[in-house]
Amino acid sequence: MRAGALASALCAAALLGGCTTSTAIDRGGANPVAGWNAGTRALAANSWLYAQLAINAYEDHEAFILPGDVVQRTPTLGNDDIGYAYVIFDRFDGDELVETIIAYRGTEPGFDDFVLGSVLGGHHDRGLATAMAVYEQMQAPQYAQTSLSLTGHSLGGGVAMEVSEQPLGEDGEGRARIVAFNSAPRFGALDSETDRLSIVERGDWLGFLRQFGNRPSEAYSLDCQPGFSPGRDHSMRDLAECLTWIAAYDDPEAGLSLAQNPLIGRPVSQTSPERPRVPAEIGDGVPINPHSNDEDIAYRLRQRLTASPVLFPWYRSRVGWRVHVDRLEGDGRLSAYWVLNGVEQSRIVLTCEEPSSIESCIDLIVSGGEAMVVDFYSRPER
Ligand SMILES: [Ca+2]
Repeated sequence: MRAGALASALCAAALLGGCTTSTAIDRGGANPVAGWNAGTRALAANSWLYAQLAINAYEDHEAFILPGDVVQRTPTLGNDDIGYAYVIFDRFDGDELVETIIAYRGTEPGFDDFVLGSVLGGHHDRGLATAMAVYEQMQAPQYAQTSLSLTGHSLGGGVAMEVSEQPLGEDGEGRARIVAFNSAPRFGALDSETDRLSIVERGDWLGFLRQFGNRPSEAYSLDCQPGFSPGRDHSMRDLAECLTWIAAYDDPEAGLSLAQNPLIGRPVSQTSPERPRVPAEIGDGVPINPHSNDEDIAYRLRQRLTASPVLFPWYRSRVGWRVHVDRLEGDGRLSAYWVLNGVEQSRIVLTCEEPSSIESCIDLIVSGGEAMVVDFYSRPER
């Protein structure tokens, strides 16, 4: 008996209301490229980045190198007494913060994690508190155009789903977009207004439990790994690689991610040898994002940042610092400000008319940044 048929039969036997299955999106369909139909490619384009963030929330050897416009707010995640952990990412479009994403970390299957974290709702309550705090922060006018999304794998995906059962604001407003992967089942009421996307690998062992939960508005299954292998099919890394690969047939950003992550391989279930297009040149991720309206200044700034023994480690580790250095029109002055996680930390205006004095102005700006970063990471309350 096939896995789906077995689960459906058990579901029917359990005589529970709300039994749910995921739509098998990779079967049949139109306009195939390398065997993946248009619907599957669209699904991958909408989810590959969240899949990478869900795996990066584990902070282990499976982490992806993220696109340079996605910045992790803090260098490490917390891990509290019941194993609750999350990471906040900010996605920029140029200078604009367009999206904040909370990635709830899943846990390995085990009695404590499920009982304390999931069944007794410990992770749910803390996940909701995190999302409400971020939502509250985002009510400031500068975040008017910023959207909030929640993602996660396994228990982390279940937490994201459960958090979405209620509004995040005290006024009853506030909904986040949810993208969950191989998620733990949820039993609460899921309203129809919230955008919830659930993606699962067919064969994932949690699929059996999900049969008894409530179905999100969009639930799809893929068979990136052929056949049924409950442990293997639960892997987030495999699913994230598969979605990134499929997305890259249409989405240049996903193609860039393939180039930045050379370990991403062709999904085992893809029989076609056709590869997505990968750009020849890739940029570094820039966790300390330098911005300037002047190419020469941008070049010197980047040189100075990468030469800084204080800032260079952060330059590579995707924390949320940005520095803007702009030439003001006409009078040779430079305006410079440092931003942490979208919040301005300091601002100065310097007069730098001679080419030789630009170098010393940039030195001053970066030295100021070094002092600020050292101070920030030595604060006991952080
Ligand atoms: Ca499978």
